[in-house]
Amino acid sequence: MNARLQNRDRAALYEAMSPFNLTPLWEVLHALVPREPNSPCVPAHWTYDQVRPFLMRAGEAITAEDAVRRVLILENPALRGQSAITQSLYAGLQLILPGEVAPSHRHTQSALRFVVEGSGAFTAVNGERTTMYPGDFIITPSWTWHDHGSEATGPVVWLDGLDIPMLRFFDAGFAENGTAAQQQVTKPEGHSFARYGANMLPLRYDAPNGATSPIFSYPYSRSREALEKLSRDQAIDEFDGVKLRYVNPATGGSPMPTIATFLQLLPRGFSGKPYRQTDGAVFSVVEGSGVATVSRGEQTWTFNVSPRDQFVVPSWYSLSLSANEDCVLFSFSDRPVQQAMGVWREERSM
Ligand code: 1HN
Repeated sequence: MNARLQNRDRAALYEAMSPFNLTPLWEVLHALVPREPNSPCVPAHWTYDQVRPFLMRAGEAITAEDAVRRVLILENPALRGQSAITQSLYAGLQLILPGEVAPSHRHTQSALRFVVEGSGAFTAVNGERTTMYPGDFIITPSWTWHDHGSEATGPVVWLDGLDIPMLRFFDAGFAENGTAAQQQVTKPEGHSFARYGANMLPLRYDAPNGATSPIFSYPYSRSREALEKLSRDQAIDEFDGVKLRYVNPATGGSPMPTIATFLQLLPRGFSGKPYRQTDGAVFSVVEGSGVATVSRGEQTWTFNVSPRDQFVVPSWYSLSLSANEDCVLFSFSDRPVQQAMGVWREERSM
């Protein structure tokens, strides 16, 4: 049979089977099982100078109470309309103004907060409030009641990271509103940190948040101090500078089952080598300025980053980081899920 006839026969076959919801694998196999990751996401950078005026305008346009959560979503430019910064993760910048309340609710999506600007807002989880300070990493475990408030004198802004696209993928999302705007405070501030955060655990550990860390807040001061000391005491990693991962102290695993979080220090003058990993990552710049160079094939993105900027590096795009002055970066990704599946990879050899 000649090729044209063969193609015509095949096209007729596909058309005949289509009404029965059948389609031939051999036409899509290469796309289903790519030789290597081929993310539809693109690298992107949100400078705080660009974003802040829109946040403040949002502050005039709607109250936290009316909005429920007053957030500007950081959408991947290649995934507009999907409320996603990568295929698996959601990110947004949330604003709360003095005296406001973001009402109590709970959902199966896990959330992290990374404080970007301002002090004196608080979040309440499981009857315990945590006051927010810049650089603090705070967790809202899956299915826990949470509300936010502010006793600050100015605006407070934090980065929200949630596993929303993952739960959407699994069709496993549940949500419920609280009966009161703010939950009852039943524990003094710092209770969980004393109970679980002093490199010690209660004798009969109760895993109050299931697979999620029992610590709600990982204060910046402590993490920063550790990085500072390590940057003086140990060899600087050629790719990462000094990078630590946050842990669930009861398991040694990631603080949330779906999201890993990291803090790293790039010492002044650091010029990192390029590496790539299968977990796309969202970065928040805490201190200092630097350059993030992201590339894939022939294409390169150069982000000159400053404090309070956010940027995203998709899966398997290579990243190299350099710093003009001591630079601190927070980041998060879906690595624990990939590791549970045994598929996480990295390449640090270039
Ligand atoms: C949410 O509950 C918060 O509690 C922030 O602050 C962002 C995005 C989608 C769905 C729920 C919060 C959210 C969210």
